[in-house]
Amino acid sequence: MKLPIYFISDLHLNLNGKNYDLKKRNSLSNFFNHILQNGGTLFIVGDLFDYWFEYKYFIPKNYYDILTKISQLKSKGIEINFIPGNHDFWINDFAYEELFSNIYPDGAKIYIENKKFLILHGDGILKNDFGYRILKNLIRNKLFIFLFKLIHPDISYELAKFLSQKKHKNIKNDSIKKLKSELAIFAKKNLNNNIDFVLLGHYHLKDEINLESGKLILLGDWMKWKTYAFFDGKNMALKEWK
Ligand SMILES: [Mn+2]
Repeated sequence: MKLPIYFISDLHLNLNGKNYDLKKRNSLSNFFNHILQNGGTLFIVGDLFDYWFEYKYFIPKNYYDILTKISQLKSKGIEINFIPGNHDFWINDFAYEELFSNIYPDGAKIYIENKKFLILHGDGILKNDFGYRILKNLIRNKLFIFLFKLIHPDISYELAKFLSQKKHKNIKNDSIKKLKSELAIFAKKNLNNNIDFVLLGHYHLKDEINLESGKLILLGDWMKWKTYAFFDGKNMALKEWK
């Protein structure tokens, strides 16, 4: 795997098209250009899109600019790894063939330069996520996906837009602390199993937490922070894209 490695998550590209998040898409384009010029490997750790559901013959047109950018990177030899999030799990052959080099539907547990990484989008790992885990299994179920595909795309995307808009709420400082400590406990469990770095998206929190046997990176997002994790082969750091 070519160094350095870049990790980003939670871009939530707007389903209405580029005019709704032009600034974000411009920064992302610049970020992609930087990787293109300097080389390396990219991990997109989920929720690249606010919603992605791939039909047999159709893909959503409002991501056209970023889709072409991604395929440009890929065709120039940049390895792009994708870990689907809860907003863009429903990928199919277009994503596998045209966009990404590797897709890890359930997260990646891999070695890079003798370091062991656990890279997860991060949804469904909290204790209270019990109900969500049932929902997650249901909506990832083959029968559910088959039935959902019967809905006309214009209608299903309208529905998804409505559902995904309701989710982005700000959380209070108290709950941020609690959330971080629960994520740290989750990371510790894994770090004790020979893992060096745990990377999580989904929570839109940015932090580097040093734990006894490794490091937990909360990847932040590109709605507020424009953060990315950077691994040069030895060290890992969370940075802000300017
Ligand atoms: Mn998410």
